Amino acid sequence: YDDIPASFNIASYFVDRNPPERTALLTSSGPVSYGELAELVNKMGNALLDLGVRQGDRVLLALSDGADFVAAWYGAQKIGAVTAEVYTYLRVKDYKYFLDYVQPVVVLADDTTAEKMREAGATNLVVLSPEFTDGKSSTLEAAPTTKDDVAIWKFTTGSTGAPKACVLAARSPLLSFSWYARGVLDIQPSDVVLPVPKLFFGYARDMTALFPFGVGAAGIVFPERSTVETLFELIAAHRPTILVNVPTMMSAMVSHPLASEQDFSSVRLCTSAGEALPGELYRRWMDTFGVEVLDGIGSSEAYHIYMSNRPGESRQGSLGQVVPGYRARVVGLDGDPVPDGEPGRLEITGETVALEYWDAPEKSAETFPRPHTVLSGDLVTKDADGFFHYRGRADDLLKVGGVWVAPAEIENCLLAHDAVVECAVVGYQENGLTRPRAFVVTATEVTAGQLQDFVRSRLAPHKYPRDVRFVPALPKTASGKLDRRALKGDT
Ligand code: 3SK
Repeated sequence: YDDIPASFNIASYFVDRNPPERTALLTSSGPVSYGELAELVNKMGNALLDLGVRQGDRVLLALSDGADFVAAWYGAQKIGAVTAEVYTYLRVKDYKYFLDYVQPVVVLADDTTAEKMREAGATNLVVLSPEFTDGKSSTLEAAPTTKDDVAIWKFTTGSTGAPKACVLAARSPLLSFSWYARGVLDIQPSDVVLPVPKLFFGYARDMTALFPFGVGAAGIVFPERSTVETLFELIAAHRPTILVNVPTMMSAMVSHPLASEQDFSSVRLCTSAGEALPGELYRRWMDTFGVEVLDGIGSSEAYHIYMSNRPGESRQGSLGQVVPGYRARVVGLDGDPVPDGEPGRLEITGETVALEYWDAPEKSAETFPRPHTVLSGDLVTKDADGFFHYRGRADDLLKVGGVWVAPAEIENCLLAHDAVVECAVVGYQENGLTRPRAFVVTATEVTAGQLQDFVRSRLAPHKYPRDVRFVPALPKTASGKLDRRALKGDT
């Protein structure tokens, strides 16, 4: 951390240092070199300056994935603005919320979002088109930013309430690149990264258009929503080496009828984050594609992934070990560490951690109890080898018959049944008592009773789901995480 020079600009570091002839992005309209990207970044930065955006001002991006998204983000960074991104498929009322909360000096939209942004009342709206940068200079001096200046807002996923912005300093992406992308992934100039989630989700943005840029590697960007078919096509066309995945898509990929015909030989690693990867799904993935999965856990609060398996040492059903650079403690209700093997909340310390949640002092004090430390809502256990295991969200635990039950344990058990493709367990009330209810997506016919017997035969008797509901799909948030709130509301 002390090695980062005090004066530091994210765009200068991640874009401008690369050889201009190398490929930075693979897009639907062809490759974009670092030289071309650097020019576009400068034009975007100059266009923003002409609109009156100044160092420290907030710019809200509501853009589809593509070279323009990446160039606009770095253009804003280069002039020292603070960037925040939102998903492109939200409703007008969501955009209203973000506009009100972020108070951006400029909103950058495109054809997919402009109309809804206008309806939401965005006054300072720019619809990106070639005219925005026409005639702008392709040279630009970086703003005199420092490693400790606020540079990035990353939104929480909002699974426990309205999204909040994690306010992050410019050092966070650089340290995360060094600790995780280099230290764990060993990212190389020859890497080509394909993301499953879209770039508004920090996990995907950094994996595709930040970490690769730190070593002159390339990212694949495409505007469509990710489907199994699109991903199979992109893998065949671009031969990526790293696949940035989430468990929901991994489950859909392994269940696809054409899965066994795919050539994944270019892919050296598949990362899994965003939510817990059930051990059973890990096994199915390995059996189907044979590509090593690095399961890990990260958050917007910590900036990115802080715990992960290592290449060649992946353990099924484990989150891996702490990424070097971070310290982790598993703490009980009193905030003191619990012994190995006992569940507790995960507390992470590292210099990438957010400074605060914007405009939420109480929630900030609770979540960031000390500088550079975040107390997550995730329950984990640590084993004697220093490997961590996910035990669910503290908020999701169910007290059944007076005993705490982790939905993740029942879900993993159900996934071991051949008929089950995906499932989620939440609590419901019956005569004033909490009971586990399973929502299940199946591939072949099975009865509720058979699934209940299956769980009873493997777990403690009080853990079997008293109610089983068969559904065609599970509800998901924009970042591909299970939307448990939607299931809890389903009585
Ligand atoms: O899982 C998340 O929420 C996350 C957020 C930011 C960066 C990385 C990850 C995995």
